[in-house]
Amino acid sequence: FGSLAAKVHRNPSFSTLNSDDISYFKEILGEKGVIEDEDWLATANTDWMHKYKGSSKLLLQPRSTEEVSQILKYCNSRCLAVVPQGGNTGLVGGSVPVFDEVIVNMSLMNNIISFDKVSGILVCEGGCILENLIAFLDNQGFIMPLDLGAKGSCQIGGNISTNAGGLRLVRYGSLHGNVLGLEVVLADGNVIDMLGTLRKDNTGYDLKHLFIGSEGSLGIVTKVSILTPPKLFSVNVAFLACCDYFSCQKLLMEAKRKLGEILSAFEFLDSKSLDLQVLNHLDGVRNPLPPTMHKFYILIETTGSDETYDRQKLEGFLLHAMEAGLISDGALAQDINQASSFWRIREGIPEALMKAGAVYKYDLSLPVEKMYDLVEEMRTRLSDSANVVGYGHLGDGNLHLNISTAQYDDGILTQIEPFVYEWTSKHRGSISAEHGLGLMKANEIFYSKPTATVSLMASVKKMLDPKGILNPYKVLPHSLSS
Ligand code: FAD
Ligand code: 2HG
Ligand code: ZN
Repeated sequence: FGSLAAKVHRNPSFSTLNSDDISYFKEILGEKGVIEDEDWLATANTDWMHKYKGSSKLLLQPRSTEEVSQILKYCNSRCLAVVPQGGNTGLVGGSVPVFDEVIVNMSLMNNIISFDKVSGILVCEGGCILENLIAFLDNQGFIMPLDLGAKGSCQIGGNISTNAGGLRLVRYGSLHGNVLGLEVVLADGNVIDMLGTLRKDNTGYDLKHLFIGSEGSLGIVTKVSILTPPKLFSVNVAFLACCDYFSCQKLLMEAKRKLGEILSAFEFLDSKSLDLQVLNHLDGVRNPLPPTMHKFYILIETTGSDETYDRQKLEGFLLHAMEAGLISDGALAQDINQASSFWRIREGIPEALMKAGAVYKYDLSLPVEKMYDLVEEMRTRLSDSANVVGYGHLGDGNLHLNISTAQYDDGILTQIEPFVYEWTSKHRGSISAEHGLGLMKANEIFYSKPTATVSLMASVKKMLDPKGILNPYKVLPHSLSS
């Protein structure tokens, strides 16, 4: 698969697991928390795409911060490498071992600690599954400030460690704004309590930000404090067709201006993304619009507090967009089931791509006006050898360029890389908008970050994890990380 994985060598300074290690882990976690079962390990060694595979012989399941601390203290003293693992839905090969690293799985740390209905501040453990938090908050009349297609499996600790973006970022902003506090365990087992629940706290450096998006390379996130918005009941979803990319852009500009405070999502997909889903017969996915040749589709969601006003506002906007020729067709969901079927079209794309065979994923931040040029250039480069699809969070300037082929092929990879990274760098974009660098892009960081910045990152890593035991081979280029 990726050229990079083939180039990584096991760091010889790491120890190999022995029977004393296993006995020690059993002492602190009990028999149940120490997993050596082959099937279980096979799953935990393999990522969501079935693209990256490690060969770890041990998975540990701590139930408390204290247990995480004991595990890391011991691994650090023995120089045993560790991979923190949440829901294992990551898309850059960051959540699975590369070699024989010990997997620290966070699933049992799934308690909600407190919820303050006045401030909307939720405090919970890092292993809580996002969908469970969404359901808990729903009962309280609140929502999570982030939502993503992997919500049924991904964990809040994994979301924070990847700084996941998702489908609501355009409205509520990134986790750097919504996370108020964290508790993390460092490589040497030290517990760092930054679990504040304050909106405002300017007492020195705000160190929690170092851990948001650090992909398990600086510490394990054990507790989280997060600001959650109230649930507003007037939600409308429209699924629209545009005949060209320029109209998509104009529609975005108009939506920001005319829908203003009620706009809560602006997602786009090209017709090839939709065809792929229909062809792969994803449960319940069908195009709600008559089968005319549309090149692009946009999903707009509004969320507000006044049903009549919000509906009128959206209908007025759609009428205006239709008259201005920005949209060629569209459907406004008539009930909650139809709204979720529109969302399923957008959220189901990664799953449809998985079913279609091998997939090369690129998650790019680019100027909106340039974004789709890359998809078209890639199509020209690859001609008939691959199915190139473009979709993503247009409202955030985030393109998901996916290249689908029957199987992984080094010849195709050399057609794609480094071209895709050079193109992104030339347009001052980012080679990872929201999925992180993981193993896949650790060596490509220089396309988006200057050398001096990467050196400073390496110094921070060295200071917090001098032996480099936490998620080795990921995030930082290999020349700097071992
Ligand atoms: P994992 O995959 O287990 O781990 C991801 C990284 O975080 C790894 O480096 C791991 O070591 C580290 N990690 C996990 N837990 C911890 C912890 N407690 N402490 C320290 N480090 C930890 N991403 C987006 O940004 N936006 C999307 O819209 C989006 N949609 C997706 C849709 C699908 C269908 C899929 C499969 C993935 C999607 N993703 C998306 C990518 C992925 O789901 C997110 O990155 C998610 O946040 C990962 O959470 P996880 O618990 O599965 O973490
Ligand atoms: C999404 O927005 C996810 O659906 C996944 O970030 C994107 O699979 C991808 O490329
Ligand atoms: Zn995304």
